[in-house]
Amino acid sequence: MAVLPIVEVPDPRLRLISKPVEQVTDQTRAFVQDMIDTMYAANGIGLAAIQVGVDRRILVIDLQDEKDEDDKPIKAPHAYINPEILSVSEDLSSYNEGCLSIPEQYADVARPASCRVRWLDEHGEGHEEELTGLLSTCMQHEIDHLNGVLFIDHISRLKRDMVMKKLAKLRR
Ligand code: GNR
Ligand code: NI
Repeated sequence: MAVLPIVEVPDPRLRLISKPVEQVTDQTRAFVQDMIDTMYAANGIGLAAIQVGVDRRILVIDLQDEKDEDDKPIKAPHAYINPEILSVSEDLSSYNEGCLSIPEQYADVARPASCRVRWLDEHGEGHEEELTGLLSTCMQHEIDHLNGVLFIDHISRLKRDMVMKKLAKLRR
């Protein structure tokens, strides 16, 4: 169990283009487990490697939308290595997004409602799936991180300035 520190704006590492994973190894799997531990500790539903300072194309996602009898979320973490968006829907969907690298700030972001994604899992096996709903939104948010893009890049300058001002105030 290793909870890693999360990189926050305006750290320039968040603007890097992450590099593909060449081979999925035991080291990759150990790092994926640390990312999952970090995501849960921060109460996030997703995490990109660069958010813990590693510029590799690795994401973890657990929407935690399934609950047991006692209403406790059932953990179902998924790792996505070298994910690629193959196509997106024309119809958009808006979601009030947050980001662990922009703590406690939220804004509505419109993105393609569904997307077709290809990736490798933690065993190096290939997958391809059409994603919808929050998983589609979260996947696009995470793949943005791999390309140095943040959710505030998708909103108006006025709203972005408001978010950054509120964040500065929160940190004072
Ligand atoms: O925890 C998170 N919640 C979230 C909500 C709406 C859209 C995207 C996300 S991802 C975010 C965690 C994070 O910063 N991942 O990069
Ligand atoms: Ni994020």
